[in-house]
Amino acid sequence: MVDKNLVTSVLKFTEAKDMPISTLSLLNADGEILEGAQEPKIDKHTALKIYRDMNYIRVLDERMIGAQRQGRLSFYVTCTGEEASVVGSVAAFSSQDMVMSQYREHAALRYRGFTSKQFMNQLLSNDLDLGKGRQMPIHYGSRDLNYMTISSTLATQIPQAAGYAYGQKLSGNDTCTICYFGEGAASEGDFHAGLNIAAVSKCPVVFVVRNNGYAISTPTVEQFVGDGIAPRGVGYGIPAIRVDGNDILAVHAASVEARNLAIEKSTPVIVETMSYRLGAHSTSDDPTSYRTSEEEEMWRQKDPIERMKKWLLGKGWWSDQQDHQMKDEYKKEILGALKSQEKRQPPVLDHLISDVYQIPPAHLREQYSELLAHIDKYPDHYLPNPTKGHDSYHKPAAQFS
Ligand SMILES: Cc1ncc(C[n+]2csc(CCOP(=O)(O)OP(=O)(O)O)c2C)c(N)n1
Ligand SMILES: [Mg+2]
Repeated sequence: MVDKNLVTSVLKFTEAKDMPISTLSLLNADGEILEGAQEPKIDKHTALKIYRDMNYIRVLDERMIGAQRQGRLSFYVTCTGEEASVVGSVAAFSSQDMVMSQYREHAALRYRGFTSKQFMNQLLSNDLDLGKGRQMPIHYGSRDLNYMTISSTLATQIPQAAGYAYGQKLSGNDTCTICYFGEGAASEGDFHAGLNIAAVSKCPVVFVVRNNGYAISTPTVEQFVGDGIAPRGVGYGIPAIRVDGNDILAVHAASVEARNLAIEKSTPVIVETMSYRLGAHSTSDDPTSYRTSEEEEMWRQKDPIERMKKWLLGKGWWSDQQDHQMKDEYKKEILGALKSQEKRQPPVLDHLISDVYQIPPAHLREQYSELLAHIDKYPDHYLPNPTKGHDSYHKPAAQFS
């Protein structure tokens, strides 16, 4: 709201440096609470679950990059380096709150209970994929876990999250939405439209902006001149906080307060997590062409998982032996799931055009017929159903024919 009484006779432009935003930081690199800081309240059970899920995702990412290199997956995106930004934030929310994510936040889905087999079903587009094989790998979604299906068109989830949160407010059931995106997505028009409508309509939505230094190959210095993303929230009248995204305690404490604010004051909130995308943008990217190994190494030293481990060891809540055992278990579980789920069949072909309309319209049926003709022409390129023969695999369901 503009304060019309704030009048001055001094002609002076306001600059970003006049309104600095500080970064909340609680843990030092050795996993100790910073001098003068207070350790936030977090129970042992939650802390260990957060730590385990951060590790699970690190192992999953390493194994899936390997699987993609072996030609077993077509595409993959990692969360490496940003695990604390994602797990630390989602852990502050209720399982009834909706998660709307970009594509690098599968750690939040794991925190909600997604299993190794479910990850594989989606990545491999098999018959058990909840998305019925219609999306590229990593476009997860789960109705049961309140995780909205991902759309890789940047920033579309931002106005959608505002709308979803508005519905939650109307329902009066004290739930909210957590909406993730990268600093690059904040250059989209949808970011501005979404934030403003959320502010004006007082929607209980927490926007978690992962500021990880890059939008593919474009560093933040070439993306914007302003002081990151948090001040943009303030510009829209939204309370904003910036945190060290590699500091699990800072991310979690800020997210707990952000959720309280969102629900109690019915307001959007912004949490900007400062971190670094340690891996490539995706398996289609090669970061050595646009950044130095020294820069990567500098951030590797700030690994959020290592920092949390040191804190847990210091509290006596964890041991090195448990750490080794956990990593081995995750490796076995993930590779086992990959092996078993890649043996499954692809989804039934006519799922491509079912579900959206009760009766698929003419243009979809026409495209479907063209697809069948194409498969008939090149049968060697398509998997037959081993139990029923090639013909049965792509046969259209009766209602479409
Ligand atoms: C509307 C739109 N424009 C461009 C792209 C291509 N694209 C995919 S990811 C990406 C970079 C996004 O960067 P950021 O939001 O910072 O997320 P990060 O990958 O760093 O996690 C771009 C430009 C897209 N998916 N959608
Ligand atoms: Mg980014």
